[in-house]
Amino acid sequence: MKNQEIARIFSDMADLLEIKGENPFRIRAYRRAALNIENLSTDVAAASEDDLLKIPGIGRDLAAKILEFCGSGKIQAYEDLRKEVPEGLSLLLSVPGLGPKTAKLLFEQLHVTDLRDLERMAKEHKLVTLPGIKDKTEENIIKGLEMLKRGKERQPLGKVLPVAKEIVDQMQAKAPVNRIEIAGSLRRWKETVKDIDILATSRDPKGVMHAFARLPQVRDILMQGPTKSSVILHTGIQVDLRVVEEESFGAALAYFTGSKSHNIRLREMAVKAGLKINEYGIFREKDEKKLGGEKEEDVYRLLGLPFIPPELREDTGEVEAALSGTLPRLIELSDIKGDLHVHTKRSDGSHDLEELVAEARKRGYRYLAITDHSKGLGIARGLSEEKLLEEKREIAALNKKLKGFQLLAGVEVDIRGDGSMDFDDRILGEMDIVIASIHSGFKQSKEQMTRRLVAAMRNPHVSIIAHPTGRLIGERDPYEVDMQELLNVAAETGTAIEINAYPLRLDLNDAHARAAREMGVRLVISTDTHVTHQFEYMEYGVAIARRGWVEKGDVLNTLDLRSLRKKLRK
Ligand code: DGT
Ligand code: CA
Ligand code: ZN
Repeated sequence: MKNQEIARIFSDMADLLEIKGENPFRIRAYRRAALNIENLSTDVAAASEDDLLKIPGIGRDLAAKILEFCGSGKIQAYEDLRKEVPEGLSLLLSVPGLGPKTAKLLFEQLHVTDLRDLERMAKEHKLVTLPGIKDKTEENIIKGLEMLKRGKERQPLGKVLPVAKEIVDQMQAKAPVNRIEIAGSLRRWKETVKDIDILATSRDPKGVMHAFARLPQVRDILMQGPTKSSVILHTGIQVDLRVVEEESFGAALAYFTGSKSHNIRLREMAVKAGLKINEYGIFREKDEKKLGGEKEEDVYRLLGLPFIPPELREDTGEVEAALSGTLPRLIELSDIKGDLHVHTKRSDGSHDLEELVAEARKRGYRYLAITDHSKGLGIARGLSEEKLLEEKREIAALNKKLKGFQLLAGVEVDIRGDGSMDFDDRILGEMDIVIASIHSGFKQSKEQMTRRLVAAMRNPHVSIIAHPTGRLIGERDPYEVDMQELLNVAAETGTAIEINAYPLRLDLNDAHARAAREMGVRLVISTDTHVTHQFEYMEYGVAIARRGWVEKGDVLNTLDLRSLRKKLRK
């Protein structure tokens, strides 16, 4: 979907207009449009002008810009605006958390045009000399700069994978490719990636290279050769495309899927067995005879190993496990029987119960837990006790009408700063499912944060801890928490820990999911859906679970409803 890209451009345009001192109404119109597009459940690329005009905050002018972007991959007015604002100033705006007002101040008063200058001046406390800049602003700028540095090197999986899939789709439609597959860290579902690696086969490699370089997403061509090209997209990410021989496709896919350390282990094994593996195939050392390479399985088979799924190829024990026949049977998307973390429009979601049920059933789910926010969360329109009980009654009434599908009446109760729950036990005891999570006080010490989470897990009504570290990849670091202690108490109390599948969260992460599983902690995989298309994020949660060696039996929402209900009670 192009929604996220368009939302980002509109929000950038608002910043640029603000710097230029334009009409505040116009600025607010861009901000509002950005927000509405970001939260939209349908793909704007598939929308007609009439559809677009129905989106709140989108008039003729903005609709035309959206259509322009969908057609040409850019918006001329945005390109022009960027040219009008000095480059140094745009650069300042690229720092997360640094808004247009501060950027303008720094640029005009301190003549900061370089991020290294900015970092030095922030660290030397030079910025606080300006009106309106506080110690806190300086701290946030330093944090933003660090995040930017990390973000330049690697981008979140959830932002890159849709882009990569779209490129593959377009190549299939426009280029003479036969096979085409995403490789590299994306195929391993690593939570952040450096670039997009794509492999293809074709009778006409030059034609493929030609079509690739002309894709509308491409900003710069770094290199265009007869069988390999590298480009940079408008979003700043690099894509490498290689065309290989049909008979080597499997070997090349294994090689370029990596990881590098996994490949090194395979090559060492090959040498010991008198074999040679490279991106062209598997060969017998003594006479160079080719033994395989068309299929990826060939590589593993000829080494005497079972197939190792890409998510495990990190050299963290998978080769040993393959050798001893103890590879896990990884959970699959089709094992998931329902989603246990979903919001309705009663709190900060966009849909009513019927719409959510229809969407969940489309996915083949058997149940869905409705878990709106609790009263303390004002910004997320948290529910009062009365509203929550009203929702529960509505759910009970709807359940009577449903066949082969049930809603669970739940709540996502906020864990307050002092570790108490935002609803008292009497209310929590009324619910089918209680998930508890932290939404404030992220800056507390590790001891305090851990104490809050432990207190929640010791509450007999709390079945699940949601997004246990609060991170947003590339935007907000995890709060400090003693993970070992958290998992110990989870195992002891039978509290399940969520793998939140929202692509910027992926929380628990893969390593923690693996630790949890090894300690016998119950897991759930949930999407935290606010808009129905977000049900799709389940795929990301399952991928993170797979990277954590998680099996079907480790995850509660693979159970049928009756067994699930039993396990949710502590
Ligand atoms: P990334 O891009 O940092 O997110 O991670 P990868 O794993 O996609 O790394 P990348 O793009 O540098 O290379 C893609 C795959 O190609 C990598 O997983 C393994 C293979 N590869 C690249 N360079 C080498 C190398 O020098 N030696 C070996 N054995 N394999 C390599
Ligand atoms: Ca890569
Ligand atoms: Zn939530």
